[in-house]
Amino acid sequence: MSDRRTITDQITEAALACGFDAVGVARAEPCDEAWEHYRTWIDRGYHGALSYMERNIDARRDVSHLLPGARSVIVVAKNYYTPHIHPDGAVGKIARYAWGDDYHVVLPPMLDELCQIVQDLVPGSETRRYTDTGPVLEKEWAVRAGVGWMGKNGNILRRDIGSWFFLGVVITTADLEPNEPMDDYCGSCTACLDACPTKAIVEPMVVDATKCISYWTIEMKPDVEIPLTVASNLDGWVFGCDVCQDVCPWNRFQTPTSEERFSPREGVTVLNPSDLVDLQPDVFVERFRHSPLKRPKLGGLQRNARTLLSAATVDDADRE
Ligand code: B12
Ligand code: SF4
Ligand code: SF4
Repeated sequence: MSDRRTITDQITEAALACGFDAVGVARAEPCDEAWEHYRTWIDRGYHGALSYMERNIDARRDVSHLLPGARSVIVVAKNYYTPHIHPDGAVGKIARYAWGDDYHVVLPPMLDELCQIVQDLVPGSETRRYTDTGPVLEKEWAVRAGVGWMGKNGNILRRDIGSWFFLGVVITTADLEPNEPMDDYCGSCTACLDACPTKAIVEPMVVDATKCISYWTIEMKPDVEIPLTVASNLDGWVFGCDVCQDVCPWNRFQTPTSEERFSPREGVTVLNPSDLVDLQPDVFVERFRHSPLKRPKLGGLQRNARTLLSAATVDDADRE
């Protein structure tokens, strides 16, 4: 067995021992085709107000802009599935990924540990790690590294744990043995495209963020109102949206995460919109410390809650 194979196997085992659920390696070659898709996505304005997506375009094409001399990209998946569900017809639903601690808090120390392992096994090598923290096409790298396939819903999927996982990426100058990409198992299924409440999946694998509930309820500044086309189809979501993953047949193969911090805080998967509207800033800070729900700030969450409440009022008026 070659040294490169042996070291790659050692890194893979070490990544699993760090707590990751899947690991793969890709060669750090430019992402020309994916980058063309990315440019088209930006040119069509599908990123909306996410202006950071327009920056560092070259780095998204070629990771050697982020780490000169990059030779390999290690991609890891961290399962966040916990065996809880939203009650039927609930209003004020939180997306599954946000029930516990923020992955931006949980994953970086795990990735740092992995970086250290790579540097120890390959003396003189350099590493850079990302998890939604830089201009890296993480899903494209996951596909290349054989960590999963790109589902028509725009998420990376695996047959063993579905799509309930976060991605992390370590770019390194170490020369590692790459994996083969995984086959695509979406087949003729269109469940996610059919179920999306706002028709945000405009074609297989292409999500128009400006139509996506997740974009409006997580990313949009508090002073921006949610447009009626989305507001009237929120389907009870107050933060994020899981519809296109909930309906995916591969998500029947979920397995619970080993990470206790992803469990719902106090068992809560739904927030009462009326309570949110009255929530005081000091309580918000205390309750949502290290939670993804901090991202839209209290003002953003309250905007989402008010939108849900006014949609309910319209529904009631319709019934009268
Ligand atoms: C911007 C962003 C969003 C935006 C846009 C969503 C999107 N699908 O791109 C919004 C705010 C809507 C969003 C929502 C969500 N997000 Co998000 N998001 C990102 C982020 C920061 C960048 C993704 C990106 O570059 N999008 C731009 C598009 C162009 O890129 P793309 O989908 O990779 O496009 C590729 C394909 O579409 C393909 N393609 C395009 N056209 C065509 C045509 C053909 C013919 C072919 C073959 C291919 C092809 O090529 C493109 C380039 O690679 C990543 C982190 C990262 N840095 O990668 C997290 C990330 C994708 N998000 C994540 C999560 C968890 C979510 C949510 C599930 C959260 C929630 N529950 O509310 C939702 C899911 C919504 C959905 N259906 O995708 C995870 C996904 C994990 C996984 N298992 O896949 C990521 C990877 C973060 C992480 N580190 O874990 N997100
Ligand atoms: S997250 Fe919700 S709104 Fe966004 S694409 Fe999926 S189903 Fe549609
Ligand atoms: S719902 Fe069907 S088409 Fe959509 S990602 Fe899952 S398997 Fe693929």
